[in-house]
Amino acid sequence: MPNRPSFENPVVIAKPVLVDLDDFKGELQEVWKSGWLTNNGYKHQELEARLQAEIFDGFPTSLVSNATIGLIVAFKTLGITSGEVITTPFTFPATPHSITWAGLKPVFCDIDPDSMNIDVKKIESLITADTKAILAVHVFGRACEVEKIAEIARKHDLKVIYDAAHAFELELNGKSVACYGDASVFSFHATKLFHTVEGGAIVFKDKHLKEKCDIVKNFGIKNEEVIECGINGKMNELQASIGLLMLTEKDIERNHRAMIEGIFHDRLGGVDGVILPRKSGDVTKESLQYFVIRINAAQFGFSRDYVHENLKKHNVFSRKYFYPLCSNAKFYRDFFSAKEERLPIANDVADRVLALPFHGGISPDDAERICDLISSFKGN
Ligand code: T4K
Repeated sequence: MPNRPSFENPVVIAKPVLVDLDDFKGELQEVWKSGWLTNNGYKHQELEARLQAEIFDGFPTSLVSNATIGLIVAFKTLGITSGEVITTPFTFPATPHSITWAGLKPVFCDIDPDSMNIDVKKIESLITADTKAILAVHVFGRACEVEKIAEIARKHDLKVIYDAAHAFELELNGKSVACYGDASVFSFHATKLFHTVEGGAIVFKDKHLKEKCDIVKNFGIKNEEVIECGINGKMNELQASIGLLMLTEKDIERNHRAMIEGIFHDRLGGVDGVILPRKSGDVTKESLQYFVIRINAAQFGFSRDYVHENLKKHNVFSRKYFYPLCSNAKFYRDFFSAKEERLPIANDVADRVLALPFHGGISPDDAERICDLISSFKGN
C-alpha cells in the first residue's frame, strides 16, 4: 500500500442512479392503489410504450425481467431451437450462456482490434449447415458493423440478434441501433445508465414477433391456453416504476458522464501506451455506458494488470471487462472455435482492457485524479 491512498473511500466502476425516494413512493402509492403488481400491469404498459416511442424509434418493444432471459426469449421467439450461433468471445458470460440455455451451440468468432466487436471479415468462414444465427454484441456501446452483418445474414439466410446490453440510446446516423437485426436485447441492470434495478427489453423488427414474445415470456400462455413452452420473463410493476422515473433522471446522468468522458480523453489522450476508445463517424448519440481503455505494455512500460493493481492501492477499483475471455471458461474452452490460436485478437485485447470508474458519483476532480494516477504509473 502507498503511505496514503489517493482516495479515502473506494471508487467503484459503477454506481446505480438512485431515483428520488419520495418520487418512488408516489409511484408505489399508485401501484398499491391499483392492487396490480406484475403480469403486464399499468406501469409496465406505460414504460413499454414510452421506451418504444421515445427511445426505440417506434420498433415493437417487449420488457423482460433481465437481458439474459431476454436473449433466451429472443431465440425462442425467432424459432431458433437447434443448431449453431456465431458470437463473440469478448463479452459478459450472459452472451454465450444464453445461447447454451436456448439449447444451441456457441461458435466463437474473433474480434476486430479497433472496435472490439465481432470481426465481420471472419464470420463467413465459420458458417456451416448447422448455423442458424449471429449473436453480435455492441460491446461497451460501440456499434457493430450492422450493414455488413445484415448482408452476410441475407446471403446465408441467418437470423441476427444483437446483444445490446451496453447500447441503450446508441444512435447511428440519427437512428436507434435497435432498428438493426431481427431483435436487439437491452439490459436495464442496476449498473446500467438507464435501469429498472433488474430488467431489460427486446426490440423487434416485426410486430408479430413482439406478440409472440409476449406469450413466450408469460409461460407460453395465450388466452388461458398453453401454446408454447414459454418461460417467466416478465418485468414487475416495481421495476417498471423505477424505469419511468429513470426516463427523466437519465439525462442528468448522461450529461455528467459526457463531461467525465471529456476529462478522460483530455487527460489520457497524450499518455503513450494508453489507448482510448475511438468514436466512430456514424455514431450520432453515444450510450455512455462504459469507459474502457487499453494498455499497450510495450509503450506504457507496465502491463494492464500493473495499472489495475496499483489503482487498487489508491482505492480505485477498475475492472478487467472482459477478462478472462468467455471462450476460455471451462464450459467452452474445449470447443474447436474456442482455441486460443483461432482467437488471437480477442485473447490479446482481453489482456489489455481496463474499464475505469464511470458514473455520476465521479466528480471532475476525481476523474482528473484517476487520470493523474494512471499517468504517474507510466514507466520510462
Ligand atoms: N450481455 C452483456 C454484454 C452484458 O454485459 C450483460 C450484463 C448481459 C448481457 C446480461 O444483462 P443482465 O441479465 O444483467 O440484464 C455487472 C452487471 O451485473 C451485468 O448486468 C453487466 N452485464 C456486467 C458487465 O456488469 P458484475 O458481475 O461485474 O457486477 P458487480 O456485482 O461486480 O458490480 C459491478 C460494480 O458495481 C461493483 O464494483 C459495485 C457496483 N455496484 C453494483 C451493484 C449491483 C453498486 O455500487 N451497486 C449495486 O447495486 O456484472
